[in-house]
Amino acid sequence: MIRDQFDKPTQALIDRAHDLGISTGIERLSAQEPQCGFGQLGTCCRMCYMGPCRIDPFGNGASAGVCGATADTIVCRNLLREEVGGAASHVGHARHVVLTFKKMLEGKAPGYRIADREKLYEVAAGLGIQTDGKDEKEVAMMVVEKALEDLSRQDEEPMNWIKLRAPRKEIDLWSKKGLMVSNAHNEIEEAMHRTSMGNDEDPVNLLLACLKIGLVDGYAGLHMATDFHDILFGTPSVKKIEANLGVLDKDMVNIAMHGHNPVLSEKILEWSEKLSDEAKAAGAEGVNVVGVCCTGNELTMRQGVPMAAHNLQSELILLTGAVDAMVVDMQCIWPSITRIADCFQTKVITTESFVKMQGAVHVAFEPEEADRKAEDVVRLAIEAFKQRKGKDVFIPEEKSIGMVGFSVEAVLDVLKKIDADDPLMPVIDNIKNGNIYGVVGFAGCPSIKLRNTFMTETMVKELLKNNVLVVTTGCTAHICAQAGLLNSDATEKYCGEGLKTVLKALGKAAGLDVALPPVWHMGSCVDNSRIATLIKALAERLDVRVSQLPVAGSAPELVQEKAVSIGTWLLALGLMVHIAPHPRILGSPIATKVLTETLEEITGGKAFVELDPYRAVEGLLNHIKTKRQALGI
Ligand code: NFS
Ligand code: SF4
Repeated sequence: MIRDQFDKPTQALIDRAHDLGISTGIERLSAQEPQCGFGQLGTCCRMCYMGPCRIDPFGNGASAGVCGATADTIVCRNLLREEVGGAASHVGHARHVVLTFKKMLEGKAPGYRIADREKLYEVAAGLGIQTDGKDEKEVAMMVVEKALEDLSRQDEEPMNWIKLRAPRKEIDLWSKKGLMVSNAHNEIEEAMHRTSMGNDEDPVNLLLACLKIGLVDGYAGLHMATDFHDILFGTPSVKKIEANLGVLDKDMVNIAMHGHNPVLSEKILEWSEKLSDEAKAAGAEGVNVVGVCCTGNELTMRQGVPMAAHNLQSELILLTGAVDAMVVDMQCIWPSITRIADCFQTKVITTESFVKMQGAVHVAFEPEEADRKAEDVVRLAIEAFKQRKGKDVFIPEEKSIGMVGFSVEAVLDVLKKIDADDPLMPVIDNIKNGNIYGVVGFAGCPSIKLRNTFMTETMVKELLKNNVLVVTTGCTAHICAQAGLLNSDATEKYCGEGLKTVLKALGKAAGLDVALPPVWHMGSCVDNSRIATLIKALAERLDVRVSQLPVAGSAPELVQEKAVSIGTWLLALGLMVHIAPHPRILGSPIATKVLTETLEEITGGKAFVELDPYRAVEGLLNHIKTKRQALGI
């Protein structure tokens, strides 16, 4: 049993699981160890039934699969398939939101409405839609058609969402290098096709295909999802929230929303308020909706819902015994949760036909019947509370406060108060004078393999000390919130003098009595699009390539395929991307060299693998320094 290695509330729940004889990921990881070296290096192939084949990259075993595939080919094919898994998830998510929006416009999903008209018109204008003489609905329907074109066209025209959201110089570069993509579904199909047995053998050609899938992920996945989320549910603004497991309340009906899609969670939140009297009649003080993983980020930045748990805590939160219902939609949902829920009075409720779980209650959630289904779900939670009432629970008391909701629009609103005509100028001036040494975006998951090293927190604090502004999304945002890095005290406590001065001035401009936090919560994983929008704005304002900016990305605790496809998109954009633990490429000398070195000559981006947090920060700072010197600042 691993003890006393995690933060206090996480460790307390791991200990409780141990005492109750309930298995958690920590134990299951030990049972898997040592994990397969071939798998970790990426040199295991199962693409056909002459295999499975595995190549020993150290030359002590087979040097090719039965069909003759080399380690380079096998690694690159596997990598591309990982990326397809990630991109398919993001594109599927975006498509779901677009279709919900379409149903709403057609009058078939009356539970939804256009919440941000301004964003709708901004997107329409960016897509070149002529809005004169058209009403809001017509404009919205044309935006939907443009989105669906990116999932259906066969004419090789560049994707509408790339033209809408990608930086101009990068669009030119991708076109010249043959990386431009047209239809997300075609690209995903082609990537699966080319990686099946007996097709693409050329590792470099496969790696170029990885970059294309990165673009599919970034534009037909992330950007498209963010744009439609904002139009449907509102563009986030800065607000104060609470985070950590202590946001559960034993006297309330606790509903943990887990997954990714605000189409479901927004409705559950609405009905939790509407049915508050029923909860009271059942003996509760009300309904307490809390957020887990990315749906938690979606709810917190728009509605101020508390952020209860990141992905590693998604099964642990159930060990409190205080969750009445865990409602899930799609992605990052551990199969273990129903088995843990079973030990308590917790109901796990699945809502998507393609995401079902043994032992869960399934409520098929269709946008057409969103209100009725959300009502059913909240009632199930109230029923579960009745069973739990009066029983012992164990809620770790830790909670922290933070500020969330730093959409680009919210950031620009603050900056406009300093320079209304040229809002980016104050940021650029402060980058030039070194008060902001650089910017690093932290994204991705909590890794059970690295969480006990406090990888993310350590890296963030080291960067802040060196005047690097940190922006964050996804579960990394949960980690930062729990570590108290999203509040003004953290500015005082962790930032170098230059960054502190800037954040104090921005806090004042925002009309707050205090400094802005040093880590800006920009949303869920799909909202890495917001980080890219900020970068695009800076690059275009300075008329430089993205790769020239003193900025970088980090996925310090990589877990999901989605993080791999997002990372590849950032490589295509020209960023250095720090990754830990090792991506599964090291079994291929070609993949390792291309991704960590050669790629820099093509897009300007490169992967940087480092598991030690201090050395990782050193690498990021060196990169920023090189970029600053090249810009002459
Ligand atoms: Ni991103 Fe969000 Fe969390 Fe990782 Fe999963 S919830 S989409 S993949 S685990 S950050
Ligand atoms: Fe083995 Fe080749 Fe089949 Fe892969 S495709 S399992 S390397 S024979």
